[in-house]
Amino acid sequence: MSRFYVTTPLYYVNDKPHIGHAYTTIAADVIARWHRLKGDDVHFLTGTDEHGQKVYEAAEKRGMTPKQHADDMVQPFQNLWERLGITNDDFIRTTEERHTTVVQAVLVMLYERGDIYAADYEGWYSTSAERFWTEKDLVDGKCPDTGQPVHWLKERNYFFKMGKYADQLRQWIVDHPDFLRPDSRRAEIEGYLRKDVGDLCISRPKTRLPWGIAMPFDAEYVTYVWFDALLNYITAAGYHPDPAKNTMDRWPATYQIIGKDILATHAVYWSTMLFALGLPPAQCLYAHGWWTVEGQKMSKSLGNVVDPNLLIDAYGREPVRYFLLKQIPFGGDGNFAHDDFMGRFNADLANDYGNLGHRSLSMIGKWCGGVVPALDEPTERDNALTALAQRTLAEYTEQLEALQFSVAFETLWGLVRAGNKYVDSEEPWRLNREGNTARLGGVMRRALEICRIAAVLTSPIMPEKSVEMLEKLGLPEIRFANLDSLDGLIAGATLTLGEPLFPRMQKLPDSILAARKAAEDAAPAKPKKKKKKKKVVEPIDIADFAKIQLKVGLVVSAEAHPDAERLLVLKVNIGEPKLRQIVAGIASRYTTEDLVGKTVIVVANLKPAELRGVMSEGMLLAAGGREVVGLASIPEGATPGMTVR
Ligand code: ME8
Repeated sequence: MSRFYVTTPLYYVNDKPHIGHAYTTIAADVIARWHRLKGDDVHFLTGTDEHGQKVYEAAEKRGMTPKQHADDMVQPFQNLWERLGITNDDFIRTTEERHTTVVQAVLVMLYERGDIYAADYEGWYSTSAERFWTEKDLVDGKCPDTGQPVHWLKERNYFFKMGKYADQLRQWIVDHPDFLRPDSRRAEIEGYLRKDVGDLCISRPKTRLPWGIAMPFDAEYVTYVWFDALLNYITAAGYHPDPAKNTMDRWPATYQIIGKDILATHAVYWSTMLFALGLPPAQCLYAHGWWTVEGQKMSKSLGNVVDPNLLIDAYGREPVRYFLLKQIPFGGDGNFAHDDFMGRFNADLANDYGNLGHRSLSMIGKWCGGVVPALDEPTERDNALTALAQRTLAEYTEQLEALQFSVAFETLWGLVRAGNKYVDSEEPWRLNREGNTARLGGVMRRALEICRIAAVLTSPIMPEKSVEMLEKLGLPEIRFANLDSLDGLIAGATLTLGEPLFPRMQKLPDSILAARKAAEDAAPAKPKKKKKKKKVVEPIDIADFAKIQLKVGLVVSAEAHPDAERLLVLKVNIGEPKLRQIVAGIASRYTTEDLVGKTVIVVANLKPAELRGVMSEGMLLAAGGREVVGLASIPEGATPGMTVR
C-alpha cells in the first residue's frame, strides 16, 4: 500500500468560490479517489486562507471583524465541496490554533537561527494600494494601480533569507525533473531563478495591517499572509519544529495542485521555506491553467463569475466534474461556455457511454432474458477488443496518475467507442433473427463488460453514475478488479434497464439561460464609440516606406506584462547580439506558450517607448485592430535578422 498525499491551495475567504476553485479541488479529488480505489493510503487536504489584506478589506466592507467574516465565508467553500462530492480527509483554516501556534514556533526557530532578520525597507509607498513600488513601476510618478500619489517610506520589517536557499532550489530542480509540472512551468521557474533571488519580507506592521498571525518576537508586527498560509501543508500534517512535538509522517506531498497564478509563491517561496526547515519540497508541484468564461476573464465587475452551485443544480454534479477535467488539458488554459457543456455532455456522456449501456441492456432485455449472458468462444475481433481493454487500462492508469485527466478520459472513450462499433459490426439484431443465441449472448456480454470497465475507471470522477451503471449490470459495488479482461460480470445476474444514465440534453436549462442573460445585462455597458471622422490615408512615396525597417524575428521568451492583461513582454532575436524586448498587445489571442519559438515580423527601427512601465524596443506586425486576429506569418527558411520587404 503506498502513501499518497495531495493538497489544493488554501482559498482566500474574501469571496465565494467559483469554477476556478472548484476545478483545482475536483482535480485533487479525482486523483485522491483513484488512489483510494487502488487501495493506497490516501490523505487529501484542502482549506481556507483567512489572513492578509484581501480578507481584512472584505471584512471591513461588510462591517465585520475579520474572524467573523472568515467564519461566515468558510461555509460556502465547505458546502460547495460537499455538494461536489469532494472527499478531503482534512480541511484546514489558517486561523485555527493547530496552525497559528506552529507558524509561530517556526518563526521563532528561524529567527533564532538567523534565517529571519530585521532590516529597513525603503521604497515608494502607495497608501491607496497599500503597497510598495519601485521607481520604475511608477507611472508619471504615481501609483500604477490607482493613479494616486506615492510617498517615500522607510519601514522596518522582518525578512526571510530566501536568497540563501536559491542555489539549493536550482539544483533541486535539475535533480528532480518531475518536481515542477507541466514542463512549461518548470521553464518559467528556471527563468525566474536565473535572476538574483532576494530575501522575502515576511512581516507587516500592525499599523498598516492588523490582521494576521502575530510575530512572536515583535508585538508590532503580523506575519505576511503567504509565509503563514504556505506552512499549512505541513502544519495540517502534524509538523512541529520541536522534534518532541513533531508527529508529521506524510511529507513530502505526492502532489501539490495549484493554479498557474501562484506558481512562483509555491515553487520559490515555499520550497526555500522547506529547505530552511530541513524538509524536501513536494514530489510534484503541478500548476494548472486558467479558466475564462464565455471568452472573457472571470470578474465580479463583469458579472460573469460562474457559481458552481448553479451548474450543479442545472446539470448535476457529476457531469460538471467530468466536463471541467475533460474540456481542457490539465496545464493549459480554457474557456467555459454553456454551449460547449451541452455539446460535450451529449457527445461523450449521452451518446457514447450512456448509449452503450442503454442500447446493450435493452437488447439483452428483449432477446437474452434480461440476465448477464455467458461468454462464447472468442473470435479474432473479440480478442482484439480484449487487447484494447488491456491497453486502455495501462494507458489510462499512467495518464491519470500523471494528472493528464483529459487525455486519460480520451483513452477510455476510445474503448467505449470501440464497444459501440463492435455492437454495430456484430449486428446483434441479425444474430437474434438468425437464432444464433450463443453468439448473440457473447457479443452482448462483451458490450456490457466494456460498460463495467468504463464505470469502474470513471468512478473517481462520476462515482454515483458508476454505482448506478454497475447496479444496472448486476454488480453490487465498485471493484478495482478484472479491468484488463472482458470477463468480470456474473453470468446469470439480473440486469436492470431503467432510465438512460445520461438523458440527452435537448436545450440548455432555463436557469442557465436566465443566468447567462443576467450576466449579459450586468456587464458594464461598453462606452459608446464616438463617431470617428473617417481618416483619409494619404499615399506615401517609396522613400517613406523605405524608412521602415522590417526584420524577421524569433520569439525566445514570452511572459505576461506585470501590469496590463492585454500585453505580453517578449524577447525577440532579430539577428543582433542583444535580444529585443518587445511589448505586444496580443494576449487576447496568444498565450505565452504559443509564442515561444514563433517567427514574427518586427518593425526594428521604431523609437523605444515605455508601455505601462515596461520598455518596448519594436513592434510586431499583426492582422486585426485592438482585437488581434493573428500575427503576420513568415515562410519557412527565413532566419532571424533577415530583412522583410
Ligand atoms: O491564491 N481558473 O487563493 P485564491 C483556474 N490564498 N483556477 C482558478 C481560477 C481560474 N480562473 N481562479 C482561481 C490564493 N483558481 C491563496 C493561496 S496557498 C497556501 C494560498 C484557483 O482564493 C487556482 O487553483 O486566490 C488558483 O491557484 C487558486 O484558485 C487561487 O485561489
